[in-house]
Amino acid sequence: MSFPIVVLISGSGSNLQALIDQSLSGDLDIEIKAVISNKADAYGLTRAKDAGIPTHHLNHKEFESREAFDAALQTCIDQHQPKLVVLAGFMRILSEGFTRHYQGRMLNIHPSLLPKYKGLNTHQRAIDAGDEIHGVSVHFVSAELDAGAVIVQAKTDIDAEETADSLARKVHNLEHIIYPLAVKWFSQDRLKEVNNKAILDENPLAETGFAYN
Ligand code: NHR
Ligand code: GAR
Repeated sequence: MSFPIVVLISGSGSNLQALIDQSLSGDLDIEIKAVISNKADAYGLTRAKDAGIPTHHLNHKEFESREAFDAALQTCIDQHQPKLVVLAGFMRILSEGFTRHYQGRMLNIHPSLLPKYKGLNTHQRAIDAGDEIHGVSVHFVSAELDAGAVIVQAKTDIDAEETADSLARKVHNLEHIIYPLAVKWFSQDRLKEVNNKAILDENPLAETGFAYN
């Protein structure tokens, strides 16, 4: 029985595509029950439809508050009874009640070496700070933005001529490796969150998670 997940997106969905590809190739024993976007024109919805995955669009602008949007989102997700919720470029901050409901069973991929550069515009901020190394983190989602337990990180060099776009491309290639890896660990029951710490194979991970490279 493959492992049921729901993926939330707002954009291109290349991380979604990596999960689809690995599940089709048999590397990842998951079933993507649904893909939900808050943006009607997210290309990830096309990717999902092409793969025969049910899609939903929930427009956050049609709700009077964040809580009302989150309540509708929760209902939409839970009708698919996923064991894991995967944020893959989902761009709406989630309310505390929502994150509590999915505590320990919701992951996010964030394009920085957390705890550095929480929030938006991470590639430009790393370049502007003169950093030589940048990267990406997969973490459990908690109420505090980008502050949940880190599971795995991958690093890349910031070269002399680097732009935010060129850096984003390098980071994306790493994302498509480490996100399916973290989902695989979770689906195999090897990964848990206990007291806001990530545990892999019964061993607590470092604050910065498992170092992929
Ligand atoms: N929600 C909670 N409670 N905790 C986290 O760790 C979350 C979260 C929601 C999304 C992804 C995140 C990221 O990886 C994520 C993690 C959106 C914003 C943001 O400022 C910040 C971080 C993340 C996602 N969003 C604006 C908002 O008002 C809207 C921006 C837009 O629509 O372009 O929600 O970086
Ligand atoms: C990814 O780079 C992901 O790390 C980032 O958005 C991109 C989504 O790409 N996430 C955030 O910035 C969350 N705030 P994708 O739609 O092609 O998977």
